[in-house]
Amino acid sequence: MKVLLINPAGHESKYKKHPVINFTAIPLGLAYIAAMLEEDGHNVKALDAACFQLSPGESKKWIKKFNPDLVGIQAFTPSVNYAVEYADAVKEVVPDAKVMLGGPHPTFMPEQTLNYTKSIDFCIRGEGEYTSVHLANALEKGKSLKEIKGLSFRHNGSIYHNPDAPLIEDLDAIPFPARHLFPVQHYRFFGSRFKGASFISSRGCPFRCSFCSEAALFRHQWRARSAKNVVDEIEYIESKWKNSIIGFMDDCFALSKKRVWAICDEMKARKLDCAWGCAMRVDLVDYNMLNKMARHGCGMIYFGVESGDQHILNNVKKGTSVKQIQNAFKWCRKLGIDTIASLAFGFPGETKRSVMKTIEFVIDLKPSFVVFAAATPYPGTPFFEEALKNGWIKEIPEDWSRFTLMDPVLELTEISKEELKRILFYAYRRFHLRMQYLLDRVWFELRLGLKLYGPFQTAITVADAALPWLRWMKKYGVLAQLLPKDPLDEKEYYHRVYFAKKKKRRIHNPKN
Ligand code: B12
Ligand code: SF4
Repeated sequence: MKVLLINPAGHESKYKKHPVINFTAIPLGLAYIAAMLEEDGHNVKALDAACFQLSPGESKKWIKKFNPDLVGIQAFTPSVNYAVEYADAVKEVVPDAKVMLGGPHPTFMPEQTLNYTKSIDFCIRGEGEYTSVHLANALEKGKSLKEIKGLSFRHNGSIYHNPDAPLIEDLDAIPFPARHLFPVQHYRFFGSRFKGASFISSRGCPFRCSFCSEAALFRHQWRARSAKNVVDEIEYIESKWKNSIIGFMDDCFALSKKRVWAICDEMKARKLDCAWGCAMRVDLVDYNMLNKMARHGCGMIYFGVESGDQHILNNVKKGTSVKQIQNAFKWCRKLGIDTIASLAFGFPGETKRSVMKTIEFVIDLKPSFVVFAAATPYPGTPFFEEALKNGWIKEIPEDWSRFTLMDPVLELTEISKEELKRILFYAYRRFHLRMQYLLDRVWFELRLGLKLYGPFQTAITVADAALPWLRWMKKYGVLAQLLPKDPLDEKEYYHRVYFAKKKKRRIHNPKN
């Protein structure tokens, strides 16, 4: 059977050229499904429309040429409405093809997803590897769909939900993701030129942060691949796409310290000298472990800091303390490991004061990169239920395209959406428009560039990181880059916007 897997383009297009938050990565979920289907003998192709910013209209030519029997489309919450447009595009050019949607959103909202359009035939809930293989085979052989676990589908005008599929227990038993079907050389982390290879070495997380939908998708059960299996894949990536930075995207990479040590030892035994990074909880690190990781190539750790205010951390059931956060960052700095601090504003109990406190807190942590997000309730999480119950969102939305983490969606009493948006904007500037950050960033690009690619390529990399900044300055004016003292001071804000607009007008009308 011919199967096409699509990663739809969505809101990221706005941020594609952004010097700080541009981040593209292989859709590993699709790559795993592709690998399973290929192993089962199907003819599989992938279209990463998000990577190339191909709209549904632009993708049609591609879809028609391949003429698939089955099309799988990935849908996160903010991309589900875009995924629907791709489903319609598929049916326009290949009316007989069946369309399945999978990913976190269809997992939690299968009914709504199927009701968007008749172009969507199936929703795959949870892990999609076995369910999509069973579906492809059943369609090929004309068999009943009733036995396929994890499948929701429409039949005679009604929607049916088969029981959930069991979680995959032995992750070593499934094939490596089919990276060869994706444009791997185009994926990059944080606007940098370094080739990033996302990697999953374990799935799930036993913790219960109230906002986290990934842990809920994997039902809070942590399952890990063996050190040998993990290093086999790293070796494969390094042999095929030299000098890629391995980014472990696991929810909870370091739950078993024994396994982390075993991965490090296995890399050493095979003389693998690659740069890698991972995401960790601040309460699962200790100095010895970080030291070992640093000596075995770990150069970057992503920490879900969330907030600098202990009350907020408690409210969202993060289970970490401000002290643990400070220690983790201090140790990483000491060991030369770069850090990414991820924060979210607008959780229950958030005030303007706590947000400002968090911004200063994160600057003191001295991370190499930051991600500031608007607290967003995703379906399947306790936070979503709480938001509905308390009226922070009025009803279950039909249009999810604003659930991007960039756009505040909650109606809070203490802080309005508009204020939160302005604060987010301020936070990005407050962090990045510091001499310390600029120097650190150049140093980061030089250090890693020289290690991985040599001087010529490094010079291009540094220029590549710096040019978008200069373009920004040129577009909006230097004055518009200056920070207001108070992000919520309306007068100051509009003054700034006025200058930015004036400068823009001057560019458009050279006579002025
Ligand atoms: C790497 C990553 C990215 C990468 C790559 C995304 C991608 N297309 O895979 C980039 C940087 C591009 C990205 C962007 C964003 N991401 Co992201 N990302 C992740 C991360 C860390 C890993 C994803 C991964 O590889 N998982 C491992 C694989 C095996 O699991 P999986 O993707 O869930 O896939 C399985 C099932 O879901 C299912 N499945 C998935 N897709 C499909 C498709 C079909 C057809 C089928 C049948 C099944 C199926 O089967 C897969 C195999 O079992 C996850 C967190 C996590 N640990 O998963 C967040 C996560 C997926 N991202 C999230 C978010 C919110 C975003 C952004 C909005 C962030 C932003 N502000 O821009 C954007 C949205 C992009 C979009 N298109 O809408 C949320 C999604 C929440 C939700 N309910 O939708 C997650 C869960 C993080 C979180 N805890 O909040 N992200
Ligand atoms: S520790 Fe991370 S992955 Fe685990 S529940 Fe909390 S946010 Fe989710």
